[in-house]
Amino acid sequence: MQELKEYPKSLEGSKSLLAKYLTKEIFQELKDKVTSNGFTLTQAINSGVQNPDSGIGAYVGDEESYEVFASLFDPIIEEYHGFKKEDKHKSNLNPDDLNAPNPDPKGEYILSTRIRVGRNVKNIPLGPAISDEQRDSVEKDVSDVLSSFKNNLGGKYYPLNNMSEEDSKSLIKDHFLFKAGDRFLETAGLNKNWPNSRGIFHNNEKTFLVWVNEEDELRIISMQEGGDIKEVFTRLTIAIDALSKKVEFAYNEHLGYITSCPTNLGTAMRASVHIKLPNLGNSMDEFKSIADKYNVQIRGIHGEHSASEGGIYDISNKRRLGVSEVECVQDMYDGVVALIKREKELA
Ligand code: ADP
Ligand code: DAR
Repeated sequence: MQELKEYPKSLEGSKSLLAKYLTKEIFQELKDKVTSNGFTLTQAINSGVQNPDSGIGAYVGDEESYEVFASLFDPIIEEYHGFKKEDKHKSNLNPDDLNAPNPDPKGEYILSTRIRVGRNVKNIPLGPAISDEQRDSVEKDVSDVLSSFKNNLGGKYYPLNNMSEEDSKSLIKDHFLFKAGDRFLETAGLNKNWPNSRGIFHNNEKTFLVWVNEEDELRIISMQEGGDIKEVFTRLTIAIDALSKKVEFAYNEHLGYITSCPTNLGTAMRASVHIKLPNLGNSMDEFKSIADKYNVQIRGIHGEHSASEGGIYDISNKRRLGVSEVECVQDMYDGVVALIKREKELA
């Protein structure tokens, strides 16, 4: 990638946080800085430079990037997460602290629940800066650990490389198969050498998955049909604990778990339900005001940047950094309870 010498013109029309906080002065301050893994400002901002419609527009290649390019990432993190340089992250993965009886015991609204965290291996560069060899060793180490799991976590690892037609069809049917990242991730350097060293693990019950070397080196996922949010969270905490005993993750007391996109820092957790809210879908202003009040995000049902279908929405926590994992799930839960209450009234 050609190193930028001049301030990128494409940012002048952009509304991304990158455009907002990469002033010409900060560009001059950072443009020649390089991390010990050789990661540069040009690489960190390429996604937002190539995609002026980005919301954020910047990714890191290693934990060090958050320090080396702090003049840019600190204000982005402060605005997105409401989290200052001197703030400390906190973690709480104890399901006993979650107050979440099933909000939809009759299954009238919630189709499925999914809670995921991102993780990256300590002292290894992140996706935008990892070498092919390093990515390969992450896949080997992580898939070996996963393949050693027994009982409720026991299952099989499916490399994307040379995946059989049968496995591919089955994983797509279950919405488990991830594809090469979108244009934002592509220009962040996250699709390099695709599909080598990428894969999916899932347990025999198909309720515990790990995506290997997608946007982060691990996406640890617990999911099932229905609205038993506490059961999904409990399984996730057991899986995280089992993995943490074998793999050391990049973490610091300020930013929590380190992720390639600053939006995922801290808990790196997105707790979501796919939920039928057709009446609220017909009054989006009210839908959005309830979502804002409860710090939840409204997405479509086929992943980020997708649309809702048939009055079904993906509702998830918005806060990830400066709040604990229990608080992330509680945010989503409290928002879902409020949305179901209003949906019933509108019906
Ligand atoms: P994330 O960053 O959480 O992985 P995405 O929005 O890209 O976010 O979702 C990844 C995949 O997981 C998509 O295929 C999406 O349809 C699926 N997904 C997300 N939430 C749920 C849910 N509650 N139930 C079923 N599938 C889900
Ligand atoms: N479209 C990018 C992604 C931001 C958050 N989503 C992630 N990391 N998958 C943007 O900068 O808007």
